[in-house]
Amino acid sequence: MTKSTGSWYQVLSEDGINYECRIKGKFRTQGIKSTNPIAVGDRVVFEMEPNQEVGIIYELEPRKNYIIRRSVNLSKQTQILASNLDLAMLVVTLASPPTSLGFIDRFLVTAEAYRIPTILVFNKLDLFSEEGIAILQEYKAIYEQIGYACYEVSAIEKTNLDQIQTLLKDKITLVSGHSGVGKSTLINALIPNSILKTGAISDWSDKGKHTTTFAEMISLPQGGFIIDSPGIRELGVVDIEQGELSHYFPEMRALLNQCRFNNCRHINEPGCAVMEAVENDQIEHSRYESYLSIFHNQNTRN
Ligand SMILES: Nc1nc2c(ncn2[C@@H]2O[C@H](COP(=O)(O)OP(=O)(O)OP(=O)(O)O)[C@@H](O)[C@H]2O)c(=O)[nH]1
Ligand SMILES: [Mg+2]
Ligand SMILES: [Zn+2]
Repeated sequence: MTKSTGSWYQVLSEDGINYECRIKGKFRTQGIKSTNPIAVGDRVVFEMEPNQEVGIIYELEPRKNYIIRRSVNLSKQTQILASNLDLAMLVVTLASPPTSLGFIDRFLVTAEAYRIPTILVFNKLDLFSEEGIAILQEYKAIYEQIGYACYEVSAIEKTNLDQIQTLLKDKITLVSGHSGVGKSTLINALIPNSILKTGAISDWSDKGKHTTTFAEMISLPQGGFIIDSPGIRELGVVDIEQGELSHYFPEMRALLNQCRFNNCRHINEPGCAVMEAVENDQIEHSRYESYLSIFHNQNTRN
């Protein structure tokens, strides 16, 4: 399924043609309570309605993985952003709009939980001051050290795009991040004939205006697909038990069997290898703060 407006679903069939489809009646959703029964990236089975140009989706194939989010305001509601992903690309800007470390960490934890490899793409390089570049290097160091590849690009000036271009071949890649970070601009820059709508940042709030309203999967000339998606304002982590949270921080995962207690929560236990690593600056403080924040379920904004 390549695009949906809620009631309509666009499905790309194996013969390369897009069909407009609907879903009918009761639809089995594999036990996930989400606001969208079918997400972009889902593989579905459909049949054409007799004498009409409309298809009916009647089966959803099992998902290899998916990225799910919980809105903090509507805390009971979850939404599947996209499914069957080979790669997630989190687009980050330090200003216009700012992206917080906490937001990055929440995204990474969600992606780790579903084993989706993630890269960080720092966009709007053309806007950076010298001071900004120094902060960018700090951010990059935090994430490169724990195994996440980071790229610095300018979608507007098409700087360093060849580095990400080669990663995309034959993969399904989700592009995510706050509104206004330049997801659609980046995809337009990566694909010659793509004309996704883009929108300026609001002058007074320094935030994006939610220009992209529905996720959309676009085929790549080199093979594979890229998914543009609406900006995420806040990201609540879904379906992760407190006890397993540290498994989704790669730098903590590496230390877990060194804690004195095997049910250590890394909060205040004696002989905790994670807390010791934080004190020795082997684990970044901001990462540990994100751990605590998610652990206590304090969904900070941004
Ligand atoms: N200076 C500069 N501006 C950029 C760059 N990339 C995108 N922009 C601008 O940032 C604004 C937002 O870009 P979009 O591509 O619409 O952002 P988006 O992430 O798709 O936003 P939503 O669809 O709202 O989630 C537009 O005015 C773009 O021209 C960049 O590399 N440098
Ligand atoms: Mg957009
Ligand atoms: Zn511990």
